[in-house]
Amino acid sequence: MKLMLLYLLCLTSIGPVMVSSQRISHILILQNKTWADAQDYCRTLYIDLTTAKSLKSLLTVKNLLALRSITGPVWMGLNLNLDTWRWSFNGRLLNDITLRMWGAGEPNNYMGHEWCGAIDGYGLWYDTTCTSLKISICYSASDPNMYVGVTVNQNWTNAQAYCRQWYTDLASPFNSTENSMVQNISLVQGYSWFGLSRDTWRWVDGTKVPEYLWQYPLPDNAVPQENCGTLNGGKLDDKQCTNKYYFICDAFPLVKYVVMLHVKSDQSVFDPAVQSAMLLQIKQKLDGGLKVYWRVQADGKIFQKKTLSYRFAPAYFTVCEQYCM
Ligand SMILES: [Ca+2]
Ligand SMILES: [Ca+2]
Repeated sequence: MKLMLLYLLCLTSIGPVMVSSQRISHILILQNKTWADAQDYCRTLYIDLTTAKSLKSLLTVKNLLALRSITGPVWMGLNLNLDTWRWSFNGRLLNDITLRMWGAGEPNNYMGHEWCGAIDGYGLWYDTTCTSLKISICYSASDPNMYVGVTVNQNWTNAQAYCRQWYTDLASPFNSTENSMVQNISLVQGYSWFGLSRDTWRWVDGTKVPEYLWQYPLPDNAVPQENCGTLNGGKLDDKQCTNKYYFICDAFPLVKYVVMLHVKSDQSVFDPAVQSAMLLQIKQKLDGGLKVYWRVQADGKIFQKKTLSYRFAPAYFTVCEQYCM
């Protein structure tokens, strides 16, 4: 048995039993849960709610649902964090200051694409679509009046670039006095871009969800507070996080290895008690999450004696990872 163990050590140090695949498999869970509960479930038993960062990955998940004839919404691993409003100047989080001047019902993410901020003549703030064209208000650190109106219609990103190129940044009032000074500009020139913006959709691993994965007009925030993502009828669709749907987890895939084991032993490897003892030693040498068992040959035996050696026989055992299904 000592010699057998020596061979086993060699196998575990160089052998395929310890190789793991980087591919991720998707597991459909047929339980209705809220998005947060679904994520807890996936994180407890697998990796996390599923991500599909490319059209190819998304197709794989679509096919998984098609196989089960599921057409309704199923939770995916993407959501919208509304708590990420920040100022363009210094990147300061809105949560770090007390000033709030949102207009009535704002921010409302109307139609699902509002993650840039504008200010009206009353000094009230609105979330609105970043690609719309508006005039803007810049902050100028060198100007005694601090704020400068720009009457060029442009989207929020270009307005930010313009302010950073010619002044300091988009207007980013941190208190009510500064907000009133910005209002003085918007009172004259009208509804204008200023320095607020927030995060867009992200996968649960923190990476951004690219626009091309959505099919217009989705996400649509059709019912207010649709801040969690599903796959619904083959399309990514935003839904209220408290809804209960089936969900998909990402998991490490089933990996099964067959290893041929050459044994020299001073005991009979055909003795079931010896075989059990050997298997126990193999398991003890491998990670606890692995299932290990002998593979029985077509003739009903586990070991075959080699013709040239009385004590040298090939044997087989099979190893699979924790999530064998
Ligand atoms: Ca709005
Ligand atoms: Ca929706």
